[in-house]
Amino acid sequence: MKKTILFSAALTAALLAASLVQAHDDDDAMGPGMMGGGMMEHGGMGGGMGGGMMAFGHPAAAAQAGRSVAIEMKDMAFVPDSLTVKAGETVLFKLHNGGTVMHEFMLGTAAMQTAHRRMMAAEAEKGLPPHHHHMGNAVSLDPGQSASLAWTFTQPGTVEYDCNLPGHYESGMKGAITVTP
Ligand SMILES: [Cu+2]
Repeated sequence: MKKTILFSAALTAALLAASLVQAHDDDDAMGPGMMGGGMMEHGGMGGGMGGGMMAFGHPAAAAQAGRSVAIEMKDMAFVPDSLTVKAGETVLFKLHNGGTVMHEFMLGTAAMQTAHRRMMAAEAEKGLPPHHHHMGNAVSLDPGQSASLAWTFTQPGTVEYDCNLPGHYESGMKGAITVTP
């Protein structure tokens, strides 16, 4: 059992690395040099426990949040679609899906978003329903649902919040968080 988990973690890391190499043509939406390489080093952390530690931050308890930010999900946009936080700050995101279809709110670097988007598109092509591999950095909400997610931002740079359901990001369902030092 443990071997299987380790093997699949290694495989996932390899697939992500492959997607990252291909992802470069999509990187123009990102500021120069913000979060380039090194994102996937969390592969060695948490031992498959879904600890959610990532180079740009980690999940937190809602009580640790110094402020909350309401984000409305629409067909196909986030309102607001940009935000500035300070490195070290913990933010409680209060999410509501006011649209008519399922939406996702995923925090991640541009490279992580691209990799996740490719995976979801591949699943959709196989006729699989959207399913979720979230590590505390994302939630999916049906129409009318609400949820909250607390996150500590640890690194200056740019973090995106995107909906990676097929076609949604491409239709404009994306947001950008500037993390200042
Ligand atoms: Cu969406």
